[in-house]
Amino acid sequence: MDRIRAALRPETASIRRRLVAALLLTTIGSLVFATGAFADFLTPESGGSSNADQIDSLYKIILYVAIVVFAVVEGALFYSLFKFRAKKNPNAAQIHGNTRLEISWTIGAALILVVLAAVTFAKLSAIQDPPNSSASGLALAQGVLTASADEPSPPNGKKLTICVTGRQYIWRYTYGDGCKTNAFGLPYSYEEMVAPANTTVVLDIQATDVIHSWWIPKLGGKKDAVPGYHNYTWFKAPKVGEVYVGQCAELCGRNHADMTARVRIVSPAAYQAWIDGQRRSIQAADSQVQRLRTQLQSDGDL
Ligand SMILES: [Cu+2]
Repeated sequence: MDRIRAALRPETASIRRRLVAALLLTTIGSLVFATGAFADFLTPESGGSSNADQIDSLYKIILYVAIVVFAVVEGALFYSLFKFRAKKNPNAAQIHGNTRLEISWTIGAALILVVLAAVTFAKLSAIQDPPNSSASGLALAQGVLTASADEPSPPNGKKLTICVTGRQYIWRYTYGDGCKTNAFGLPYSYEEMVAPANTTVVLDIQATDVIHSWWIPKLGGKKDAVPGYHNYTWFKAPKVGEVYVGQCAELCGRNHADMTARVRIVSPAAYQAWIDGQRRSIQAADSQVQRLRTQLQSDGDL
């Protein structure tokens, strides 16, 4: 019996090794080939709004500089490893610093940082500050003045405000000025936001229960939705008919993965028609509930 067991042992070990390797490969494969992992290969997604484009180009500038620095440093390292290898140079040369070289690479590194900081600050305003809506955008009245100092506003003050509220496990959108303080009576939708093209849309992001995170990568940066706080972002999408997708980017509970979001860009006229229809159907549903309530009360059931 012992002999049989001993004979089987190497085989069991090899099966175990293969199983571990298969498990490892499957894990790596599912991480790498997940839909979002290489959404735009190595760089951020862009193309839906100018702030996303600016984030993408800033990322690429820094990435290319980093690639050059990496290539130079690793190149020098491998060159030295080969050129001064122990087999050819059994007695290493005794060098006590090279002042000129040390000063130059310190200045070089500092210069790279200064250039990157300057480029970042030059691009920052285009990422943070929304532009005016285009002439072909939705006709907007002057925005309502708010006391918030960090709420982005275009130079002419005309913007469409949409409140984005995260809750376990769905996004709610309330359309129009006033959604920040009193959403009652305003049109709303869930999961899919409808927005007019070429119009500056400012999102007021909130949460009712736990921390969520709003992120539609093609429409700009990610913003946390924190209960009790208002965070802001904006987009101005030029392409009618596009649908941009994203999902909650903060682990918010067991159904976090189902908390998806879509933004559908329509023409300003189609937006106006949609918002009117939405308002009408919400009012119809409200009055239906009101009728039911009155009926139940008169029947003595409520
Ligand atoms: Cu969430």
